[in-house]
Amino acid sequence: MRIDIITLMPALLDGPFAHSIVKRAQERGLAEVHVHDLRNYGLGKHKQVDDTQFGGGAGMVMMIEPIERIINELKSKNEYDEVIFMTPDGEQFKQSIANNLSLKTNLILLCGHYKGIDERIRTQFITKEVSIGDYVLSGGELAAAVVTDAVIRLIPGVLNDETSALSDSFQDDLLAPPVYTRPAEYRGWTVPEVLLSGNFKAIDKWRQEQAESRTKSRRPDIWNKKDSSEG
Ligand code: 6GU
Repeated sequence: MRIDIITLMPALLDGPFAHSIVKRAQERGLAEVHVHDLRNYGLGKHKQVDDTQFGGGAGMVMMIEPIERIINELKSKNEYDEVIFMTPDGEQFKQSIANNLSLKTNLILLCGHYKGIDERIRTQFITKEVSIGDYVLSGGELAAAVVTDAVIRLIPGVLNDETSALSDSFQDDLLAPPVYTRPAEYRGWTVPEVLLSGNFKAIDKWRQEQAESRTKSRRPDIWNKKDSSEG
C-alpha cells in the first residue's frame, strides 16, 4: 500500500511515521508513506497556495490550482483508490473505515488548513471526506497521521502477531478485555485467578464476559447498536 499525504505543514508529519509499527511496515516493504509539501506546487514566485474568499469574510481559502497540480502529478504515476480530504465535517472515522481502507492499494490524503479549501476541489477531486472526531484541529495533519496509523497496522504482515489486530478493541464492536503480565502478585495486587489456571476454555469465556461488561458500562452506545443489529 502507498499513502501520499498532501500538506502545507509537512513538519507536523515528521515524527509519526518514523517510529514503531508504521516504520516497520515501511522497512518490510508493506507500506510506503510519502509526505508532499503543497507549497512546492504554489503559484508564482511567492508560491501562493491560498487566497481571500469570494463574498468576503475572514480567513484564507486554499486555491484549486496547486492542489490540482499535485493530484494530477501523483495520478500520472499511480492509480489511486481514493482521494481523501481530511476535514472536521467529513464522515466520522471508525474501525470499519480503517478495515476498508487497509484493503486498498494507493491512497491520497489531502490535509485542509485555514478557513477551508475551494469547494470545487471537493466536488472535482475528492472521493471521500473523513473526520477523526467532533472537535476542531488546526489542520488535517494529525488526523491524517491517525488514519495512516490505523490503516497500516491492519495490513497483513505488519504486526508480528497476526491475530493481534483482530483482537483489538472495536474489531468486533467490543472493547478489549483487561490484560496482565508478571508478576502475578505485586504489593498484594493480584491477577484474576482464571488467567493463571491454564484452562484456555475458561480463559476465553472470562475474556468474552469482560469485553461485554466493559462495553456495556463504558460504551452503551456501541453495546445498544450491537444488540439491535444482531436482534
Ligand atoms: Cl480531519 N481536520 C481538522 N482540521 N479537524 C478535525 C479533523 C480533521 N477531524 C476532527 N477534527
